[in-house]
Amino acid sequence: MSVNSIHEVNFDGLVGLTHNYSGLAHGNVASMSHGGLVSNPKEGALQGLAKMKSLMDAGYAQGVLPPQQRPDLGALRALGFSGSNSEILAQAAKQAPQLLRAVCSASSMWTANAGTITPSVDAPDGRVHFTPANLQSSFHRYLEPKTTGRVLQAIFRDEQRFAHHPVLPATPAFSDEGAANHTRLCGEYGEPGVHLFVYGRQAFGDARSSEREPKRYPARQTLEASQAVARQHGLSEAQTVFAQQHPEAIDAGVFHNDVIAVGNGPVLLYHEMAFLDEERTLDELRAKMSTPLIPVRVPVEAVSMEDAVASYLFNSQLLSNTDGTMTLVVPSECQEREAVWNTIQNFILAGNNPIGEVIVKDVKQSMRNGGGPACLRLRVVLTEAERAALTGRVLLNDALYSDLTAWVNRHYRDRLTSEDLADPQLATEVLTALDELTQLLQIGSVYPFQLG
Ligand code: SUG
Repeated sequence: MSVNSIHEVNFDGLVGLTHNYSGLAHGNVASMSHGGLVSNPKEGALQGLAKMKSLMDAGYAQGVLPPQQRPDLGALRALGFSGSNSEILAQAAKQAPQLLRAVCSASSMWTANAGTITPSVDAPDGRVHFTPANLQSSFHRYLEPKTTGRVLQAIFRDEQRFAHHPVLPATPAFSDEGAANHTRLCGEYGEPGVHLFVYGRQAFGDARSSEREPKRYPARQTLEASQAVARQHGLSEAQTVFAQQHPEAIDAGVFHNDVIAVGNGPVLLYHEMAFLDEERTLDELRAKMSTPLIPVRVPVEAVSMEDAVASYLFNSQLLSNTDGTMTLVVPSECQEREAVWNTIQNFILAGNNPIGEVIVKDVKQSMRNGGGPACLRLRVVLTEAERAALTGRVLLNDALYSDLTAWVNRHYRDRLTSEDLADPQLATEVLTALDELTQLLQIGSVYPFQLG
């Protein structure tokens, strides 16, 4: 197999029909500050599709993952609400509005948190490995992994090529947020990679480790979770680097590593506050990688933590081009902050590194909940044979793009407030739309309402 026939496919999550602003994510500054705003799910879904389409048009392989069934009435039933769907919604709205908001979150759009993936070239058994993230640190996201697992198994169904692991125990010691805290660094995609796992805290560590934890906001990923995923995937010590995220970055609103760093091939673009021990992290990467690491370090004098968090500069996608250059896909918020835009133009693009182009994308509906271009996509490195073995119609082409756009226009609302979440009609609209979507994507039954 030629290393050049191995590519990265970005699977973007479709923004769901209940996309709303409920301020559910503690430590995520955008989510906390936009709670209560009126959302526009239709615009959100179309913004996501427009990003996918423009990257597809530019020649990048683009996949799509479906949203989840929300409101999650099963979760409300499990919490003691009973009666018809309308009765449950009405009771929850009255007695526990916070729970209703949580079971309506469209957070599965951020597929960087769907799971962690190891490409076949790095795995001892030559298969692509998947572990859905348990997302146990918030209730609204804890609801995702079951359906995520079913969706991944439906699409990556061929057992000869794809291996699916159980979700880690959903308990604080194994708190796992998936690929948002995992970066694979390599030469060409088909060459062996080194896996950088970034964690925020150590669950079973010594007493001193608590001094190194954030004070204000929670650390969502544990070292123990990252180690368990690496173990499941068969990654050896020589293939892995575990680095602690800087606790001050978490306290400034960096709830995932992909809000402060992005890697691709041999390039690691990061803010100087990304890692607690920057030098050790880089040294270990250099020692383990079979190709020279190309660090692109952005100092705090160039981009303050506040600018980094508000602009989501580091939540960009870094994509490889056939001529060896790379393209940085940034959210439009980067243009609104002068220091950030100057850094992109005069430091990143002008620097001695492969990043030669910037593409600006408007994903504002998602950004207001703290999800930039990189949150919206799950990276899966696939050989041509693995790509051909996918089940369903999930790789974007013009026909699928136009079908999905028409589907959004047919089913989505353009205005959603927290009062609307109790509307039984919304729940019915979702089921009709999702049933149609699974047929359109040809992935079979993946939702609780389809499984009975
Ligand atoms: O987990 N926001 C998500 C954003 C996830 C971004 N993903 C990455 N960085 N990879 C979160 O904090 C807010 C939902 C709400 O408030 O309704 C939310 O869950």
